[in-house]
Amino acid sequence: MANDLLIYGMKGSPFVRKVQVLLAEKGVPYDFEMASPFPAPDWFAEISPAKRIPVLRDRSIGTEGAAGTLPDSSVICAYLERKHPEPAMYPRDHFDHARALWFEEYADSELAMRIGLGLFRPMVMARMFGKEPDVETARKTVREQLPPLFDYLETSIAGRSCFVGDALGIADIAIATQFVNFQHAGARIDVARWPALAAWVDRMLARKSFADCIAAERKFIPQSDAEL
Ligand SMILES: N[C@@H](CCC(=O)N[C@@H](CS)C(=O)NCC(=O)O)C(=O)O
Repeated sequence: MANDLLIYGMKGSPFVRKVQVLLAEKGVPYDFEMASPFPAPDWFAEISPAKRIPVLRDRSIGTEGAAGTLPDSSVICAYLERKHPEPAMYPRDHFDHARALWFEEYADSELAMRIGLGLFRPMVMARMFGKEPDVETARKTVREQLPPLFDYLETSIAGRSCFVGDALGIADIAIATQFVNFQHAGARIDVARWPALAAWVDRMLARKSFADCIAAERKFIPQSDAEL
């Protein structure tokens, strides 16, 4: 029998993975339907006006057309937290809650832009679409664009187990999913320069919720041996 929840998207997308990991951490089963935004077919534009993945369908709300669908990973995760409150992935404390949303936003915008456009697209998507990888762009991203962001993340995670509070939450999931794409592109964190961040990424990506996604993605994502 079909699950209530259905994710439309492509494996390898950090935003799709963010939703998958949140569901796995909550122990909620879901179905997955492949939907590519490159380019988005007409039926997909109806449920995703911005033509982006992921989109969630809650079949208990609607099974046809746009009924029961929600686009955008942040909206989806916030909905899932209300629908399946345990274990909580958003802090109860008001200020911590807002801090968690800040880290989610920072990951989805600042980190995603640099890792997605500057690293994953030139190294991984290029090859998936039959093109030569653009190693120079990727190198520039790793050496010039990302270090200030890593400095901020290092300061924020040093001496802590999680970005906000002491339990895994949306801030950790949103940041860590971007590092999966960083690694898929063949990049590695300089442990000497960002030791706390590197250790936290290793811990996060070893969690079953992330490891299962990564194992599935490695089957079709071309691995890179370029020196970045
Ligand atoms: N803010 C959106 C971003 C989603 C997003 O950018 N997804 C990418 C795939 S990783 C996409 O659909 N890109 C298609 C495009 O930009 O045309 C979210 O959190 O879901």
